[in-house]
Amino acid sequence: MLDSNITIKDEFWKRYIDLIKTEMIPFQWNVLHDQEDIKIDKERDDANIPSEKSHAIENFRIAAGRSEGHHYGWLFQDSDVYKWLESAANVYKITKDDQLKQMMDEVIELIKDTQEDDGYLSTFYQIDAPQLKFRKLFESHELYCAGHLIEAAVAHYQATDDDRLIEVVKKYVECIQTHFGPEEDKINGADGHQEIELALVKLYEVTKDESYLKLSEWFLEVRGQDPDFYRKQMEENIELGLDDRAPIMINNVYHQSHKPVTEQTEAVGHAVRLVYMAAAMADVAYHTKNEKLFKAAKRIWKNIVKKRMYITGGVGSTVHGEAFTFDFDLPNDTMYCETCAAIGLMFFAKAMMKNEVDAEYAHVMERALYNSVISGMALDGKHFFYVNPLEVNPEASQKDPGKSHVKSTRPSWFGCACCPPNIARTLTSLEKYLYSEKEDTLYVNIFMDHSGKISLNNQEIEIEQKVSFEDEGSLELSVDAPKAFTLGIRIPTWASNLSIKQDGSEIDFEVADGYAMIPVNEKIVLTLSFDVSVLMHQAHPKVRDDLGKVALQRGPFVYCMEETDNESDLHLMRLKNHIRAEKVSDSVLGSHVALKAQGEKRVIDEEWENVLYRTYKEPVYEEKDLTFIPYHLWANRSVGEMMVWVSKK
Ligand code: FUB
Ligand code: ZN
Repeated sequence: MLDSNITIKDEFWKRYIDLIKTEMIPFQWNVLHDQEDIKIDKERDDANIPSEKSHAIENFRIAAGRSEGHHYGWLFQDSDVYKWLESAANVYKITKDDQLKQMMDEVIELIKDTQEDDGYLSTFYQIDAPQLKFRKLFESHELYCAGHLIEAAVAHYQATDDDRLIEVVKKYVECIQTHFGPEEDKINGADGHQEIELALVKLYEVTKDESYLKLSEWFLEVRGQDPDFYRKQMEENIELGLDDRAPIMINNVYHQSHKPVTEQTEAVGHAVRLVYMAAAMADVAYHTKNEKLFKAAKRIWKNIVKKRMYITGGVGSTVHGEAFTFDFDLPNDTMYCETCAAIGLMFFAKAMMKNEVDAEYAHVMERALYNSVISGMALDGKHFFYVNPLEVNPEASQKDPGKSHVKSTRPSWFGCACCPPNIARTLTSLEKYLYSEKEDTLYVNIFMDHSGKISLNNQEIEIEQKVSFEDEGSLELSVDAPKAFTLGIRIPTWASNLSIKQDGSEIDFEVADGYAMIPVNEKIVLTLSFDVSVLMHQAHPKVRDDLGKVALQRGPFVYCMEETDNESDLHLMRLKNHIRAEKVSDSVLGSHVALKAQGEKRVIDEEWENVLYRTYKEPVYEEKDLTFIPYHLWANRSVGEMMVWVSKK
């Protein structure tokens, strides 16, 4: 595991990190305490979605006996608090802010008070259904929440050296170990929502207690061994009179429990569950050298990136089950592309690159981060997307129930608030995504201004990056290490004509697995220069929704057209040529590179006034200048149409 102590200095990313520090964390704190006057949106039109308030902290207070009442919200409402805590810990690591510490302490004391003597901790079951603890795993999210608690505890411990939350977690995991396992008298199944698997690996990495790694591996291996596991649990509860809810159909594909994970070949079912599971498979495989697990993870990876991923790094093609569908099914305006799923894809990529050197992992990680992940958050830090579409018509979102999940503006909060705190914890831990290692090679995966120290093979390397891809592409990399090692610098797919100078003189370099390999024996300064031109992408012809269309990319950013820059009816426009990059400073969007292009717009002539169909006539187009902005910036100015894949003349 790569240990690092890095300070992000990048202007682009600091803006996000500062927003999280100054806006998001206090805002989310108020929301979780029901102290913020906000409109809580439903993720889609569904009468069963709780949307009055968060109630997350109040659930803990009730379960701890400090207050009275019933649980409110989703079964996994506790995880909102844990993810908040994880982001707060990440920020505290940088700021050492006293007020933040007090806020964290308050939550930690509340969690400690809520934990039962045997270690159990899940407010819904403690308050309203104690008879069903660990008995309804297809939907309970008990171990999903436990996973988020573990991740929060690890982050808090790393930020403070205070092990209060780690102790809570150890006690809870002991309780889980008592109830779950291969023995006959234990529960032989896993949670319906994967998460604890990847969290246990993190707990193992900080504690070195192998039983956590084993438990994680076992949770992965038991999934799908008995595809009837969830149904049997549910039916037994009804038979025993523990649950009076009518039985429901359980879709095992949704939980990826239709077959053992080592036999799975495709990305199916609920997208967040799938990517969290696959990340854990790769993580566990790395530590245990479990080849079967790694091979299965790799099959799933290939299926995603070759056939089921959007150009923005979003995944999940349908709202039904927030799920993957089938190869090349990538509709742009009904998809799901949940922010959490793009974040999960980053986790998956990061775990894969520990096992195997291939720049594709970092290419995908970067694609998700710079596009689908940050599109999830408005530039005010207080509004969020759950679903990140590639095409929006606001009228359709309003009037077509099949598109009620595709919002045209970011709401302030959701009844199901998994995404906002997920963004917060991810963007406050970006340093973890910059590098990977293999033997004595340090791989540079993401370009971002920062400085710091990294431990590689028992030596400490001092490193600093200064990057720019606004005008010309350049990366200055200073490294200093006591012993020789190799630096592998990823060559991004969007950079061309790469040249590298060492201390001012151009050097030759070999390329392996997508990385420029540079031996380092002394303190050096490398200067990389590369072209950052506008790339015009086309999709595989089997992607029906993108046929005849192109998507623009410059640097890591995918671009989109918005109505506000281009008029309405974006579907009538088509791109011709002469695309040029232009640095823009906008009062809302800030400084960014826009793309201007020559295009044309189909003319709707008078004959169309009163007809819906007519015999074919060659369409007429008029010249139209088109403007594209980086996709993540969309929906920050006004409500309007948006489109990533544009027709091409
Ligand atoms: O079920 C917990 C979280 O809520 C999932 O990860 C998201 O997809 C949302 O359904
Ligand atoms: Zn989410």
